[in-house]
Formats: sequence, structure tokens, C-alpha cells
Amino acid sequence: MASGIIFTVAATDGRARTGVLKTPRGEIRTPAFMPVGTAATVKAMLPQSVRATGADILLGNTYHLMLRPGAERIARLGGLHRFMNWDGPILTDSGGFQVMSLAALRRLDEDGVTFASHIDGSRHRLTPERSMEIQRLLGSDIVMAFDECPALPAPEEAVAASMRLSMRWAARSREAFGDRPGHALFGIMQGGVTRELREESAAALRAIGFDGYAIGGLAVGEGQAAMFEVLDYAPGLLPQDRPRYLMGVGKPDDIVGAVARGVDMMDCVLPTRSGRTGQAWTRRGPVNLRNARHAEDPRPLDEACTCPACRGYSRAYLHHVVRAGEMIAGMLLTWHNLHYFQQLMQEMRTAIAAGRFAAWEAEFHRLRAEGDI
Ligand code: PRF
Ligand code: ZN
Repeated sequence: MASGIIFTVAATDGRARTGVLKTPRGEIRTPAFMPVGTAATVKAMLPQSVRATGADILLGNTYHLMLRPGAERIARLGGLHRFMNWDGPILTDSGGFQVMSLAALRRLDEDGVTFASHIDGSRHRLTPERSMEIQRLLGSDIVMAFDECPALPAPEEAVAASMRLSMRWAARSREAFGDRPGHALFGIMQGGVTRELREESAAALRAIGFDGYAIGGLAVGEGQAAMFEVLDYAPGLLPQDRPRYLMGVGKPDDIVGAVARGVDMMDCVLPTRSGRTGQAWTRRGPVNLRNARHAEDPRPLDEACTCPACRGYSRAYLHHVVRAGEMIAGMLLTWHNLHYFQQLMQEMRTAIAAGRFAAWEAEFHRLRAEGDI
């Protein structure tokens, strides 16, 4: 695979790693947090503002974009980067996971999945080949293999059958993706919380060969302790010299625990989605700006934060605009949350490079235990 996307691990500290993933559209510093831009927008943010929070790469979704406005239309308009005015790297998820969580009337077979749109009920079909085609039409820099994933808990035989189907789809994804210089294809490990199934999945993916490897099928109902148990061994089943991406994770303490266990990339709707419901994330944990205790508080959300919400506004103002349902509430809190998540990633990259990740992690947990003050 001469993908033209090069991953370099610059330093390790315990199992944690820091490095850089070089793409023709720019460098991704790892560990990386990818803001979610599902519908060709990181909701409530301009692309240059997302960049200003420190994001190197965005995530887009095959499922949403194929339904609206359509992959062929985006291709005719010059591709997803031009369409949404983001010129940095974009990773696109492959659609299977979103079909299973969002679509109605899903019918899964060996070849793919037929489903009804959650937007207008129209019928659609996704296969590994069509998912690769859509992600090519979008112009995605990092393409995800087509997979599926059961919600947990699920019977082990169901998890095994689903994982094996995803591995057959991974081979078809690899074949359909072909050789595309400057673009990467990532395989996705499945197997639930069963070690033997994770081992079987990792071996299947390594035999196919990918530019990077995702850990899928976690944060789907198993809880943090069970997820960390899998992350205690799963990254070690994947090639050392390739990026490892934990899909759909998570809360700040999930992210820190994943990085400590050898994960290089993550994405989650949490900072953007919760910002639109009045929830802020800080060094001291979650803060609900709706709460009446903020009504006359002249202090910033976090006195140590340099984002526009914390620089220019009081908790009292944020409380007011959240309660009044003003659009600026979602804008300011999304900005703050993305800034905090990127700050967290930068602190971890610096700590790993300096060989003091364990001390940094202890301080992270100490501040969080103090709570919002
Ligand atoms: N597969 C894909 N996308 C995903 C997941 C997965 O398992 C998850 C699981 N947390 C989130 N997004 N393709
Ligand atoms: Zn802030």
C-alpha cells in the first residue's frame, strides 16, 4: 500500500504514544481528537473556528451525506472539502454503523444492508463497494472499511457472526478501494468484549493489510470498565507502526484512558452535541449552564481557558442565553467544548513527549475529583 499517508510515532510513554500522521492535506498530530461534521458542518461552528480550536482533521459521515445532499451531488460540486469549506484532512465513516443505529427497516444480508432513510423513509442500499464509491466521491482522505456492529450486551454467537461478516466486508472494502495515492483506508476491528473474537478480528485485518486500524464495537453499552478491559489488550493486537483509531469515544476520562492504553485517534459528538444543550466540559468536569447557581455568577466558565466563551462572557451570560434558547449559546459552548477537548489532546501530546504522562494523568484525575467550583 503506497498510500502516501505516513504515520510516525515520535515518542512513547508506557503504552501511550505521540506522533504525526502526514497527509497531502495537512498533518494530524496524535493523539488526535476529530470533531464530528456529520452533515458537512460541525454544527454551530465555522470551519476556521474549528481549526482555531486546534483541530487537525474532521469526521464526516457516508450515511448522512448519501441521503442528503447525495454523494454524486457533492462530487459534482467539487467534493466535500470544497463543499463545506474545510481544506484540512477529512475522515469519513463508512455508513454501516449509522444504518444500524439510525435507519428504519434495516435488512442485513451477506452482500450489504438495505434500509429506509430516517429523514424521508426513502429506500437505500449500502454494500462495501458502494460505501467505498461514496467515500471516493466525497473525496475523503481517510476512508473507513464497511462494517457492522451489534449493540452490547449481545449473545456471543451474534457478536462472532457479526464480526466475521465485517471481516468479509473488510476484504471487499480493501479490494474495492484499490490503490489511491494520498488516500488511506482503515480496517475496523470488531468482536465485542470477547478476547478471542478481538484476536480473530485483528488477525483477519492484518492479513488483509490496511493503512490504519480502528477499534470499533466499543462504547456501545458495555460501560467504561468493560471498554478499558478490551483496550488493555486490543491496541497491542494491531501493528505498532500504524495509527489506531477508537471510534465514537468519548467523555474526557474515556479519552485519557484510551490514550493511556495506546490509542492514537478518536472522535465523538459529545463536545458539539452537549454544547447545544447547555453542557460545558472543563478541567473540573461537566458544568450544566442551565443550573440556577450560575444566574448571577460574574466569573468565566473556566478562568484558565482562553476560548472566546471564557474570555468574553460570564457564567451569568451563558446561563441567560442557554435559558433563552439563543443561538449564541450553542455557538459559545460548542467552541468552548471543542477548545477544551483539543487542549486536553495537546496536553497529552506534550506530556507523552516529555515522558511524564503518568504524572499528567494523576493531575487530570485530581482536578476532576475537585469538581466545578
Ligand atoms: N463502526 C463504525 N463506526 C462507528 C463504530 C463502529 O463500530 C462505533 C462504535 N463506537 C462508532 N462509530 N463504522
Ligand atoms: Zn472556554
